[in-house]
Amino acid sequence: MYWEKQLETLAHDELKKLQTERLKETLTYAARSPFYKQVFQQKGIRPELIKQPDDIRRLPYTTKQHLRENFPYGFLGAPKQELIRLHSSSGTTGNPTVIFHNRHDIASWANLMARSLYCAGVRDTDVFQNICGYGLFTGGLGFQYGIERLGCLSIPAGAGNSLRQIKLMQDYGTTVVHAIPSYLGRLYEIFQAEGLDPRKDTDLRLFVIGAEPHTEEQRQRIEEMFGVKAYNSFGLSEMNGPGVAFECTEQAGLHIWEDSYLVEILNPDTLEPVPDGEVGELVLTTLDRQAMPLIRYRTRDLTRIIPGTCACGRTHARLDRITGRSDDMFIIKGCNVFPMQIEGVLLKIPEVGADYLITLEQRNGADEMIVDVEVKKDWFNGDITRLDRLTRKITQQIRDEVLAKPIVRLVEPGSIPKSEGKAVRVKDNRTLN
Ligand code: ADP
Ligand code: K
Ligand code: ZN
Repeated sequence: MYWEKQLETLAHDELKKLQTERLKETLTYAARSPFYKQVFQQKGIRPELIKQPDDIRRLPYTTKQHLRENFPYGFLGAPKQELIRLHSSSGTTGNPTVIFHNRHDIASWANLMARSLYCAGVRDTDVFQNICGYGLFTGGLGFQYGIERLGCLSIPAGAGNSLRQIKLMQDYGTTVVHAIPSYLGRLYEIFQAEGLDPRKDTDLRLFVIGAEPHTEEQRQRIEEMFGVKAYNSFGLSEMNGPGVAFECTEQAGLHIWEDSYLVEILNPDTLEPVPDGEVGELVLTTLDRQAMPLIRYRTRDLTRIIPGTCACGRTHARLDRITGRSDDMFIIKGCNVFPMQIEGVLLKIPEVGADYLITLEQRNGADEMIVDVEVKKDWFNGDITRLDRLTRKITQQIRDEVLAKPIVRLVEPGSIPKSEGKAVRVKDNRTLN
């Protein structure tokens, strides 16, 4: 049932005690880094001031901007010689974000990954295909180390080349797959094109999906297409990568590992804590990282703590599905819109296919939201009135959900350009004018 029963089911006050100790240790490591050393000196912060996890509120925030400004070594809390790995974001604009790890950090992360996978029901009898880019991106090696730690037979497949992915699944009897959700609709289309049905022609039983926002509707579609259970995996490279929060087999929220991360949900405007159950910005502090501890890192991700306890017996708090980042939100015709609201509407409509794209444009001086929607394969039979009816239905339903009227365009399956990595859901062309 558990990977580490004692830690996963720790009573609330025991957990608080552990967090307090680890927070103090974290501050000790942090104080060695040029960035925090200066901040701590300025504000008179010392580890001894921490008596309980709530004392975190006396500490300053850390943002992506800080990481960029102090690139590359400004946050290092350990001698360079101790480092054994770095992961970094692409950094196409400005400095990339880089995170360094020592032996302890890598071992701790691998263990968290193994714990996460075990909690979703993965076992050492599984054959685990990791469909994810290896290299600087954390989803490759992050999962790899966890899969091996758990003891599954791992297939480090990498991303792309769907025919090869299917062949690997069939050759080695893959039972578990990790992939980003937006890729899986495409993979299914390749199965179909090859005349294969993943439900019959593979041993697949469990998927781990994450790294990008997706709706409950998308999860259900994936489960139906492949005949599997799909579990949500959340993480961000600043907090290692995957293994921060994971769904258990109850599928009732993502347990965030509170022995390793101190969780705050704050009102993004006032930075005051919101009560359990209310949505706010997730702010995280590492509690088990030595080389590069981060304190009160503002993730920009919006979520809430699900009140109550989980039937699985784990005591670590549960995050609700992450609906997006505060910076994903766009404003159209005065309405605040999150892309996942539109996805939620689209994927409830059976005629809608695998992909969609939202484009924001200025037309005749007014902002317009254009939503291109792929229809299902073989749906269009040349009947224009069918097209019209579906277009009107989608327009109406999006309007009801977000209050702004979109221009809906139905397009053929596979015609929306695919991005290399995570799906791009919104193109905002308005600032270019
Ligand atoms: P980048 O920040 O460049 O996208 P990361 O790989 O660190 O690179 O991405 C982390 C972000 O991805 C998170 O902050 C969150 O916005 C998003 N994300 C990761 N996992 C999930 C998930 N399961 N659901 C929703 N969003 C997710
Ligand atoms: K094994
Ligand atoms: Zn649970």
